[in-house]
Amino acid sequence: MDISDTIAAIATPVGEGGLGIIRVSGPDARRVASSLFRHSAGKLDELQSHRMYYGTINDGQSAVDEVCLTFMKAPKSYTKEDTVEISCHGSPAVLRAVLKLVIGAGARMAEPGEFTKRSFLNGRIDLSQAEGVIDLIKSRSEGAARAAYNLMEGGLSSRIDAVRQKLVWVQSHLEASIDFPDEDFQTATDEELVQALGEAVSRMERLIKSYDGGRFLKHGLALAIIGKPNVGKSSLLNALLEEERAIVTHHPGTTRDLIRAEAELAGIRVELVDTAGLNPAPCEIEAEGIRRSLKAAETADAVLGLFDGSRPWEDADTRVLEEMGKSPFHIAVINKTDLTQMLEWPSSSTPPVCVSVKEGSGLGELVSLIASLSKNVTTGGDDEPIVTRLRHREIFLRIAADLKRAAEEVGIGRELASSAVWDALEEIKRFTGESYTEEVLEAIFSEFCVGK
Ligand SMILES: Nc1nc2c(ncn2[C@@H]2O[C@H](COP(=O)(O)OP(=O)(O)OP(=O)(O)O)[C@@H](O)[C@H]2O)c(=O)[nH]1
Ligand SMILES: [Mg+2]
Repeated sequence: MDISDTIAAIATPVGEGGLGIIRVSGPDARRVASSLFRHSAGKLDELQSHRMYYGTINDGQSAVDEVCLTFMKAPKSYTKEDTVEISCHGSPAVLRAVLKLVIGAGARMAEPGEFTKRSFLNGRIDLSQAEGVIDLIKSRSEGAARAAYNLMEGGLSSRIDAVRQKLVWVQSHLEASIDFPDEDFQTATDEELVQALGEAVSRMERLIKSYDGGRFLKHGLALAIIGKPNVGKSSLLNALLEEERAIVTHHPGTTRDLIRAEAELAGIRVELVDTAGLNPAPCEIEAEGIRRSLKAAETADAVLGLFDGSRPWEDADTRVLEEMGKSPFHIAVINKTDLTQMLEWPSSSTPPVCVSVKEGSGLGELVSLIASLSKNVTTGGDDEPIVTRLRHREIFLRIAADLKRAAEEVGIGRELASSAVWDALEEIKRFTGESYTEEVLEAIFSEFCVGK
């Protein structure tokens, strides 16, 4: 991978704005910028690091824009390379013109994420921190931004580093007893090694568990609302959204297509999916709607099963209960508690939340329950990192499995245990990016926008 050239890009979003920034990074950054810049104070010997200069960018004949230019000398910059940031007026036309001049002066157009990739390749941040940068840029709720900032700042890296140190200690004792079996070394006992491995496993397991909430935090929680026709699914959707989004009538079978809508419930981004009622004897159109409802329930992160408290229990309710139970995250809700209650809730099932959408009662409790599906996240506050990326979760699962294997094998044969610990240490390198494949880098950095 060539990182010896100089790259440039517009670092601010496309569109009109007060300011727009062009970023230039690489060995030629200072020369490129100096060749286009006219300092307001006249002649300028050489741009000094970490100073801001006021002047114009010129195309050889006239000024293109009035700018502030900052030079950051390597390694004290985002990329650890010589970097220049040119703050222009935020007009797409001006920014394009300035970028064109910068390219003409010898820089090349940066690829998406290339500045951050250089920051990683030049050793300023590890791979997980680069992922934190993407997540921070893309975060869409306060909670998601907090988790991403923690990742970017190395919150997760430092936890993993602590695990690594423990494993290095374990490994040194395992190897000492393998390499010098006959010598009288005081290596750690099996119990001590198993205990250290166990502690590392619990750390990994805590992190793995945090992903349940972490992924909701990052992507939002997709919640499908299912139930018999006419139980109030669309009414509930509207109530949660606080707008009349879906059509509500007293005719069973009103909703046929899926209706998706985003809401922020107790600080969590939730994508609500209203579905067609599960009618046991559907007409052709309803049958297609039901097929989609079931698909939505299957692919959602969580399923809300809605029941009509004013009607006796029917086979169709049993079906709803079953479909709902297929999701590991589900909530049962009885609606219409303002009417005379006829529903007999099956005692073997988890107690439902009772609401009346019509009167608005019980909705607060329901919202907190939905939010608590990602409670690991919402409680926040402490500095325990939350795993939000599948790549990390998968690596941690493999580490936990390696370490469990190692713990079992300590007493059987220290060579076996040592090889399992070695595997775990290799996984840690994949996490930090000390070892990587081009595919992994490509997958990660292609998520970026150009200019970051
Ligand atoms: N009394 C009472 N009626 C309700 C309540 N919630 C909804 N309804 C009424 O129940 C009827 C059906 O409501 P919808 O929201 O359309 O029900 P749905 O489950 O979306 O129905 P389909 O789309 O046909 O599957 C409407 O007449 C609503 O006004 C409630 O809490 N109490
Ligand atoms: Mg409906």
